[in-house]
Amino acid sequence: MSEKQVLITGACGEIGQALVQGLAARGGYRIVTADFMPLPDSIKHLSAEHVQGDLVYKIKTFYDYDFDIIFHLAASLSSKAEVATEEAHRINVEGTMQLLMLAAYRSEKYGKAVKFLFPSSIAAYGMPTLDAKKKAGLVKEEEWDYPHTMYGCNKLYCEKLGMYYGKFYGQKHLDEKPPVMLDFRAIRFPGLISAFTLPSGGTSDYGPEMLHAAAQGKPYACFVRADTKISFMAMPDAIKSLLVLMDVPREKLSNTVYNIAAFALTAEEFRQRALKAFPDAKITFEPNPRRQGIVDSWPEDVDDARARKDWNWTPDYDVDKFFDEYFLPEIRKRYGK
Ligand code: AKB
Repeated sequence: MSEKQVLITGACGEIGQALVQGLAARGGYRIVTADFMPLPDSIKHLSAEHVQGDLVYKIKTFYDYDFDIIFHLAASLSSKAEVATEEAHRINVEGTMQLLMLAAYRSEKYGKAVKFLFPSSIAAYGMPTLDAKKKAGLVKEEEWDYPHTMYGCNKLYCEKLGMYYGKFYGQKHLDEKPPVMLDFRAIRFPGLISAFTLPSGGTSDYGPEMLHAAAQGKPYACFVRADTKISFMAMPDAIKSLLVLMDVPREKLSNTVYNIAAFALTAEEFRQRALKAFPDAKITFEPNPRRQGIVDSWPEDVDDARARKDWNWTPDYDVDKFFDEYFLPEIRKRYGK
């Protein structure tokens, strides 16, 4: 069987690097990568071709390719987007729109639905108060969709754009058989933690930053309060979710947007876990009001029943397995502690 043609934008980011490795390990894909940056040496050999530069200006290049699947990961994350809002909108919305138009055009012209996998985020939610956040419990996809950040607004809007290009673009009569349209699928990710890479520009970054600092014996001042709680997930589960959702037959999907969850922890619980593994760790709390506000607006945890039902989603790592079987063994190897 011939290889499937895959485009991964934002390939140098945390999800990007892990996804390139995950797809390459499966085999059967010709992976084209795109990013503002050159590819790191660790994944260079896995990419058939790397397109370096600003996606918004590079989009024309991609009209010559015959992609079966697009993973559009390139984004300006929540903290960074809040200090450069116009630029974030350009990257997050304009970049996505251009790529969706390309996928929609190719799907219709060649009668073959291009799969478009989009990482959305818990930032699409906006809890109005801490009290509401506490009382809300597990939040469903259609609840509390009032993001407080530019990044969250961008993600929510791009979910809608994906739905538009996948279902309604061209505005045929409602009873008319629609043409072949792009196959848009989005996952709302919680904070992700990798043992191999560090995030930058996000606001859930305090989790991975604290753990990596503790493992290296570096002091860490956490930028949110000790009682701050949101959901997190091991990077291998994030990659698993993208690959499983990619494979699910379209008719099994009742929706285009899916929450996924693994474990929810407070920053103090992270600290306790870090101290248990690295008793000399020096972790203090120095909340930054802007970043605190962002995380306070995200739900404590999300309801992933829809993903469990439609595509049998289940994470491999709960909190204990995350620390004992993934993060700590890998991080000890990495930093030699
Ligand atoms: C961020 O903090 O901006 C991201 C996210 C939760 O989408 N990690």
